Amino acid sequence: MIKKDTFDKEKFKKELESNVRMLFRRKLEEATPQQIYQAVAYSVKDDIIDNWIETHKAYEKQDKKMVYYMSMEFLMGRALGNNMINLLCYDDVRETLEELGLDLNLIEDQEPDAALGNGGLGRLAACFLDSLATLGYPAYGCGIRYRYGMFKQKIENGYQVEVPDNWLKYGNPFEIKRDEYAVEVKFGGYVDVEMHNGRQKFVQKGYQSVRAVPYDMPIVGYGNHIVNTLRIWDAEAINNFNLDSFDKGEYEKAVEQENLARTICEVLYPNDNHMAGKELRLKQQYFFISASVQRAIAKYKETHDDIRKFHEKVTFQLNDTHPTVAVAELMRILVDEEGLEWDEAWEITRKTCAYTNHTIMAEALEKWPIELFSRLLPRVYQIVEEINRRFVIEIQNKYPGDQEKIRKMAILYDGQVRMAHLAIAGSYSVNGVARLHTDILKKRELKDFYEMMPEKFNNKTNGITQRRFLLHGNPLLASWVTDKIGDDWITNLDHLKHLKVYVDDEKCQQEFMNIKYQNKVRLAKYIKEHNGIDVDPRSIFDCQVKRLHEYKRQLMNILHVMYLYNEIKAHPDMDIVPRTFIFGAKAAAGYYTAKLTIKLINAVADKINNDPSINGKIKVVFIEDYRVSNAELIFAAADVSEQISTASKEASGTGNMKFMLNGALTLGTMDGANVEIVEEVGKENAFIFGLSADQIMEYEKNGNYNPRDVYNNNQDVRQVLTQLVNGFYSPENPELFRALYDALLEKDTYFTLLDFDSYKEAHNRIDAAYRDEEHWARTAMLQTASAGKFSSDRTIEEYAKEMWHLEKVTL
Ligand code: CR6
Repeated sequence: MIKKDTFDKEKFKKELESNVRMLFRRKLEEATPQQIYQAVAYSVKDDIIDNWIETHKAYEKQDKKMVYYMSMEFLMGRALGNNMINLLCYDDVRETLEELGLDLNLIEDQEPDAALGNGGLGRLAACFLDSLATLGYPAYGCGIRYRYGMFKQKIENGYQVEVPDNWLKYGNPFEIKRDEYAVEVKFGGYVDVEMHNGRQKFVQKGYQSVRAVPYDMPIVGYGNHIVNTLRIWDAEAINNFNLDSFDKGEYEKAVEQENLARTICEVLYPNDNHMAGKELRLKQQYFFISASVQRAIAKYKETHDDIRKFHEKVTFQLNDTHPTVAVAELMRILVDEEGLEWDEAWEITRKTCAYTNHTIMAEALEKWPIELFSRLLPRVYQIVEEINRRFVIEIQNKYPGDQEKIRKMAILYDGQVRMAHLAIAGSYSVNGVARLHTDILKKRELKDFYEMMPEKFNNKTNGITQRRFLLHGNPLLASWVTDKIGDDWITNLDHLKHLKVYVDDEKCQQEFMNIKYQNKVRLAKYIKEHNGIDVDPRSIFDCQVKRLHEYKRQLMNILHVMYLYNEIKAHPDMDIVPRTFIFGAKAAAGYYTAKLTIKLINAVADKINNDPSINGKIKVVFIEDYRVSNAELIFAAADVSEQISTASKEASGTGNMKFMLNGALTLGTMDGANVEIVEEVGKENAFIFGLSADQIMEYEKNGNYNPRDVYNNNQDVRQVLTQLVNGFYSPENPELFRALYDALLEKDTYFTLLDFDSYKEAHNRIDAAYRDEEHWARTAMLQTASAGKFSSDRTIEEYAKEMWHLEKVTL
């Protein structure tokens, strides 16, 4: 039990009034909801600042090792509620605001999500920061302060429309600009060799540069006074040229530098699991990495004088290959600026960097054309060449005469820089994000690397923070859990297992399902407000919310809905438990098939929801603009969690864990972390279907799957596929969904048709199971009770102990 600090309601009210006056020249009664949000946020920030200062003093004094979590994405969501929760003042603030006639929920809704990420990878980074602070580990998150985050999704006529996410419109009350830590980052130009004290020195010349300026956001630990930092970098123009000068060259260069600064941090690339290969993206990568590495070294040198021991105090965790240029940038600084010999520098680098792989999807693997890479980063490229030269020699020594190994493993190959290979060569650790995923890396995708350096490889199964996804997102369930087993689960999720003694208790079952019901009412209200659709909270809430991607198979889900609809139409008396199919997903802006799938879901929804003849037996809802804040409502309300990716393709998944924690039963394939979820909860308590990862990979190897065989032999499949191209769901344009039809029949890359029957049968099992209320309640409760393993606190403890070797700070 963590003891609450005393909260002074009157003081808080005064602060609030004073903030509204200072910020907006208004009285509290006159303030808009947005202004009240800002005022509350500033009061909360005020509570944070002293702890923030103290935490950093303690880090310096105790001289503990620090992890820099380098990530292009931090999908933070809203900060206010989370900060109040972790400061242990949420209920006090809520009550105080109530006394002023204000509703905290409405105030929280004023805050835009900080959506500096696409999906799982970015949200994982956010959960990790929460856990690091809560566990008291010294840590920085390092990223980019995109002026526009993940786009807002509007649905117009069933289609996704992307709207810019101007999240900084009203300013960000939690951030602090740290001008004093600005650094210069250089692009382009050429490398000159100069002699300095008899030593060659490589100097970048004729470059363009920007000023990288950090903004710090506090990351509040839960009830422990620790406040870590998320440092996101913005780019500003370097204004060191003389405006009076009419020198044309100077003027043009200045304008170019202005443009560079303006464009670099403009927008997050909205691709999940896919590399677009744009030059600006590489600029973004180098920009935030160079700035972060420069600062990390400068900070280290403030209190240490031997750069050779850098790795004893600093570790860089590379969140996927996006920050991999850190390997070369660290080498550049150590060799060019610190004057170390190559071998020394390489040893330090290899002991500093660690790499997490998040996917085996080929289209996500980052490879940069050498031409582009060397033009943009001439000195860094030279360093990559040298790393590659030496790495190839290592390979040759290990496998003399084996050209094939070099072809497969070299960093530079076929005119490209292979970022994953650079990351592996330059790291002391390579990890996957779920057991199955790591096994696939070892056995297949990274087999050669694993054979050459097995000691580097390890697994760290992902996790999620229960502070956001239960304590904040599902207050009813959170306080019920606390009533039953105390509140230790908030910082030690394993404690949830103590709920197991209650799963057969009828009263507890009723309480648990009653909370689920209330959360369903809450979501139904949201759906009514946002979609204008009435859904019945007594129906099964069957949810699939995540990025839209073919491998995640939203298409299979909607095809099954189409099949069900056909069944109900054909057998009007069919006895089925009413179902509400809930979707939420953003498609990458340029991902045609994904966008067409969204249109299909909405077309099916339109038809089914407006067909009175089926008596509302099934409903389909597409929730617009799925994001962290509305995700919390969905997880809390779900009965069924759809985790139906083609086995082997979903590295881990983390939504699956959020659903489980909130008592939803998993309908899923044996993929990613589903495997471990099922292990924890028991196979009999999940709806598992479909081909295994091994079977899928076998088909892929042999190329012996023909979707037409399924089509020819399966009348249900034939019917729904035909409905894609006969205008059943698009009378105004019967050919509208032709591309989906063709993709399924020609290749079916993601084995949708082959898994269809098994999926259908799993849905039947759900229907049957839900009729046994008691058993369902028991199983639902078991999900929550078995979710302990999936806390990001557990994941971070593993990283900290097994890889980073961090020590906790004491305040
Ligand atoms: N798209 C994986 O696909 C995993 C997260 C976090 C992903 C997903 O299965 O849970 O990372 N991969 O590890 C990438 O982004 C490359 C994701 O979010």
